[in-house]
Amino acid sequence: MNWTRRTILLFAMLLPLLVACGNSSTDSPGNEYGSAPVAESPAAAPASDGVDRTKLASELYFYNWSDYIDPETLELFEQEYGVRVIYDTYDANEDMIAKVRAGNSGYDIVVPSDYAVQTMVDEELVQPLDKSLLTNLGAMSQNYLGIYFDPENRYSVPYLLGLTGIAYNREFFPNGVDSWSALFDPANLSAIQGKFSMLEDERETPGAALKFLGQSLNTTDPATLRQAQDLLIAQKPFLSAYNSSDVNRKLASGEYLIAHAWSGQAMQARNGLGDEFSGNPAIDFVIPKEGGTIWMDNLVILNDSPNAYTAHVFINFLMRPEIAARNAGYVGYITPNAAAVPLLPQEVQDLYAAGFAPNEELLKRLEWIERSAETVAFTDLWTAVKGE
Ligand code: N2P
Repeated sequence: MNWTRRTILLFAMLLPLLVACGNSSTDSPGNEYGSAPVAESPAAAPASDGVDRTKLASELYFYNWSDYIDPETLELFEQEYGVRVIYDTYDANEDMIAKVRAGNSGYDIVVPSDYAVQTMVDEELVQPLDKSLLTNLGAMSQNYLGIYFDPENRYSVPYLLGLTGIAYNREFFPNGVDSWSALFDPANLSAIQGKFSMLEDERETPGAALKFLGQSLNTTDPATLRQAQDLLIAQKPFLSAYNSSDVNRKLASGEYLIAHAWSGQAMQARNGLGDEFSGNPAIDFVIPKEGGTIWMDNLVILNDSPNAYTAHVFINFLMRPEIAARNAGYVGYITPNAAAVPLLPQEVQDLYAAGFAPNEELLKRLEWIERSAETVAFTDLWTAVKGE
């Protein structure tokens, strides 16, 4: 299936989400995509692109989330600059940080989510960016720059964003799913025993339990956290696994009927992913009525990056609008690159304007994960749940 067709399908599956959020009207509050600046020319980089090729390393080490890049992006970078990108993957912020924290990981670029940027800045694991090398920064949406975790984008630039909710198989749930009770109410669990997963994530999974309880996913109130912990422990015997790595594939194959998932995983499950696996059109995705997570993952350069100049060149390449558009279309997440949006197919742009890109209404039901001195409580909670 070609890129355009697949992209349309990827985004079309988000329609049920819009309906579930009562947000299907076309005159819903606008978002930045409604008034996106005119795209820069999608032509290839000009001959004099300001990159000093004599300073480029022959290899760049990129540590990113799994199923989170169009492999062609890396090939195009290599063709243009002669730099080979060595690519490794992870599935949780905490795993990535643990590896980097040990020092000399060898990686140049990693991709922490919002709250994890805070952690990495506080621990001095990342270096300030040289903005003079990031000439494509102006292509990014103002709505996704200067967010709380890095108010001046001193250390990070946005890569992709998405939502966390529930992916499910419509053949098994013909009436749809609209509540976290599908995954937490004991009355619902025996029918899906061994056929569902929760994300393997110390913030997302307690966060889902907290949403079911009607709470903020950032609460650290001990009694409330205890309730969330009890819910997760009660759920555990019914669970197939905590899974952030191949929930997309297991939904697609029918092994899972329902799962706690990131929006792009759900879209990949529905539409397949490049040559990796084929999709199952019965998969839908919903932000439950109790709410879900909005998050954004960001490109940062490690303090001990061996190839920091080349890392800047690669980050600037990823922010080039046509590259960002191609990549977002492939992985099924949302691009924070405003100039990339007009390069997406019209159908996708319409869906963005209609509310797929978080607008004011949807944002009321979504929460960012934040980090504070108290949120270490989630590590304890998660350890207790996993150890059960
Ligand atoms: C893709 C990971 C999405 C990143 N496998 C969630 N922050």
